[in-house]
Amino acid sequence: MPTNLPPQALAKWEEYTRAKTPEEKLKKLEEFYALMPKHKGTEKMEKFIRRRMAELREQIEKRKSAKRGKRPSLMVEKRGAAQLVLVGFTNSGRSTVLSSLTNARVEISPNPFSTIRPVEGMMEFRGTQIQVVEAPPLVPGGVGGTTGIAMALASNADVLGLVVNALERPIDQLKELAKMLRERGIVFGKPEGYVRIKRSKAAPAIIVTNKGRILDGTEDDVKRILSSYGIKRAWVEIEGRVTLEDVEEAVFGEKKYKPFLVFVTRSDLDDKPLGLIERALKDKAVAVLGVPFKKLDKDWLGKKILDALGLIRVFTKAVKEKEPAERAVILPRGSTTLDLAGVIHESLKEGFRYAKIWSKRLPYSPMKVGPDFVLDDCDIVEIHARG
Ligand SMILES: Nc1nc2c(ncn2[C@@H]2O[C@H](COP(=O)(O)OP(=O)(O)O)[C@@H](O)[C@H]2O)c(=O)[nH]1
Ligand SMILES: [Mg+2]
Repeated sequence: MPTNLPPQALAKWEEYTRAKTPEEKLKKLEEFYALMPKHKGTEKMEKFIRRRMAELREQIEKRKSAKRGKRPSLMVEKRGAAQLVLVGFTNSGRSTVLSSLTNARVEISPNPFSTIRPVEGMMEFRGTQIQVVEAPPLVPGGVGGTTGIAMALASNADVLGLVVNALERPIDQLKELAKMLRERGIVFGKPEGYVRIKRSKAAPAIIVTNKGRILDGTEDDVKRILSSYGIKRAWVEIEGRVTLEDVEEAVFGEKKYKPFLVFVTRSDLDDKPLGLIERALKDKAVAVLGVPFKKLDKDWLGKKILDALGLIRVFTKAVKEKEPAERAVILPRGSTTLDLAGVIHESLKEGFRYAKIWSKRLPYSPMKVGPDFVLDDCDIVEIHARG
């Protein structure tokens, strides 16, 4: 263990690593947590343990409510091209943002905690929709209740929308949001690197595949950290730039990186914070937006979100039709005409002969292309197939 632990605590840790059910794991972890020393040097570990305990509690809660036949009311089934979850403290203006982006009927109210259940709406833009979900409020320092629900929603989201109030130290709100999310393994922004730990009896030992760089240590340090947590057999994958802290965090579950937007509400009353936040986060956030929106260009925002997720819209056109479909097919960036054919129908893929593409990026349209042609956002595609 990286921090010197008393033998009773170490024994509990051993029991934890052997525990099978979430209930058993939680019990052992709680006992371990009670026994571990708490000081500056153990802060990180404390944080990991709390996160793991919260995850286990959530897992147990979910299983219980499933058994009772109760639909887990916390999750919102995904619809549209992507799901954007709005998180923030109470009264931050989440409902206001939701109602400006979508036509959802929402209750906007100065009463704190007016939104307990998640509320959803659809943001329409060219060819597709993005689902916008208002999470119930986060409570600073909170764990369960509405905070737990909001965290579960954030964890499942494709994109996070951080909603902060310009009148109430918005930068501190952002820092607190980042801290709370990170404790749950959710990091907003792009990762500099990845650590993946797959524990497996099939692994002969701790095998590290390093395709990146460990900034403050060596592969031996990685092995040492893992074995100090009782891990003997595992595949470890490192990509990009990582630290030993990332390795230690990965022992407690993979981190989830989410693209994010920032909504600074009450910018009509004070627009200084918006400028500050824009400058601080312009390379990290998908967008930083002042609320109320001066002029909201949903096509621009929708495209930015799709870009951040590596998604493109493709408009198909039937050979006999004059106009392409109004609804786009959503594909991962890098998809080819043949991939598109497969998404539409297996027979189109099997009988694929060629496709015609209309796009401003091409020297002329339509252009006749083969199966390996890489599509781009807003291409119009007509597929010609045999049979
Ligand atoms: N002037 C102004 N008031 C706002 C803004 N955003 C929210 N409010 C007000 O703040 C209160 C709480 O907003 P609401 O959207 O319900 O917050 P929620 O609890 O995060 O959903 C309401 O009275 C809103 O009218 C804004 O950008 N400007
Ligand atoms: Mg609300």
